[in-house]
Amino acid sequence: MARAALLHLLRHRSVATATAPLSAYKCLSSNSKTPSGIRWTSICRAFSSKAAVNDLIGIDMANTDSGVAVMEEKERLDPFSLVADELSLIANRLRSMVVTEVPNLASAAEYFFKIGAEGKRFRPTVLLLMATALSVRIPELPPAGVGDTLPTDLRTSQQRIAEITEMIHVASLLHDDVLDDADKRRGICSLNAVMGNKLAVLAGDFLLSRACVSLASLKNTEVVTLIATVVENLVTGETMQLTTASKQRFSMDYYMQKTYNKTASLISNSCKSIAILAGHTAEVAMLAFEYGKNLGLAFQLIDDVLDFTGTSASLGKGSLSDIRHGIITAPILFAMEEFPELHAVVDQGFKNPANVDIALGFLGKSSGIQRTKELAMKHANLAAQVIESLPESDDANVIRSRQALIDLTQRVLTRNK
Ligand code: GRG
Repeated sequence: MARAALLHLLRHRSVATATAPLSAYKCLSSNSKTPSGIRWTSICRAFSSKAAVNDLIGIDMANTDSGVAVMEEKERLDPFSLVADELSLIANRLRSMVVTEVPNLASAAEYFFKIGAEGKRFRPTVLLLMATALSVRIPELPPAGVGDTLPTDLRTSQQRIAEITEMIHVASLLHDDVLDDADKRRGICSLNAVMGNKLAVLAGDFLLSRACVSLASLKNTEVVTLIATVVENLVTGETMQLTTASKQRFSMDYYMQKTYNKTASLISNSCKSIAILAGHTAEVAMLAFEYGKNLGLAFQLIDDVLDFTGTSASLGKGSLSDIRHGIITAPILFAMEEFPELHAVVDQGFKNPANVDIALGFLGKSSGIQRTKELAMKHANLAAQVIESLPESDDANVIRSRQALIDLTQRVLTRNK
């Protein structure tokens, strides 16, 4: 079968994904749950009136008298627009943080912070929303004393975490593109394609060093340890991916561990840092970590699906990149369970493009894509459930940010870029 036909099959086979759209929620009883397993009552409880619900999340409550509440989403709350002002503040800060007197290094370092090349800004959005979602009074804390962090200082230091996270993310993209010899990223030429591998690696190192300086300025050793661990995890994850040992390449446990290291560690440890800076208990910090971990895992699982089903235009980079590099991800791992004969093909490697087509053929016949989406949904739902376990709050901003964090767990599943 021609590759175009195979790709068409993969893209359209499981259109009815496992993802439950947020377009219409039917609350059949007060105990009914959202697709994320969250009780509607606990979302609604937080709102003082029907109007407040309508205003804040654009959901219309009806038929409550009969005990059957039909909540229709009128307009979706956009998590990104909730923090739009701070995102542009952070974008400007990032540009100023990478200024250097060496012209080549300056243009390499600012490459992905220029307007139009900034990517989805998914991580800073999550972190700013998490900062507000955790903005509750902490009973254990004594009244503020001299030298204590003021609320505005706290918000600024949480913004620093969002900047540091984005810098580390971009540094890892630069290094990743060198390792993969990628020619496109974020819809433009990759930095290695424009300036060569050496400058791309050095620019990544430079971003890491500027992130370290910013991290040190926060003067919080626990947060420094968390973020340093992220860098270790990124390098470990990337190295795990390079492995050639067949037993590990075929193991779902190994793949999930690699996925945590490569993608979920950054967002989970950064979410935890947001909680620690705010002085939260270890329990709340762990909830923030769990949200980030499960969201990150769901994000990468969908990334691995999109590598097969997305188009280069929507992804802003080449599709089928993983398999062409011999990287075995969840869709192929699931397909191998259904078609053990795929093992031999994977073992031969994908230097021969015919093997890519054979693997795509098996994948198209299998439920590999669907099962990967289901696994992503499981983690997205776990992330959403974490938000419900956070300490209660009546504050409208806190509630709105929590709802946006829940919304993001669904957007991660339905994204196409
Ligand atoms: C330099 C810290 C450092 C690490 C070196 C190369 C490497 C070790 C790690 C690679 C980590 C990596 C690139 C993981 C992939 C994570 C991922 C899904 C990236 C895409 O994220 P998006 O879609 O990108 O959020 P945008 O462009 O929107 O920001």
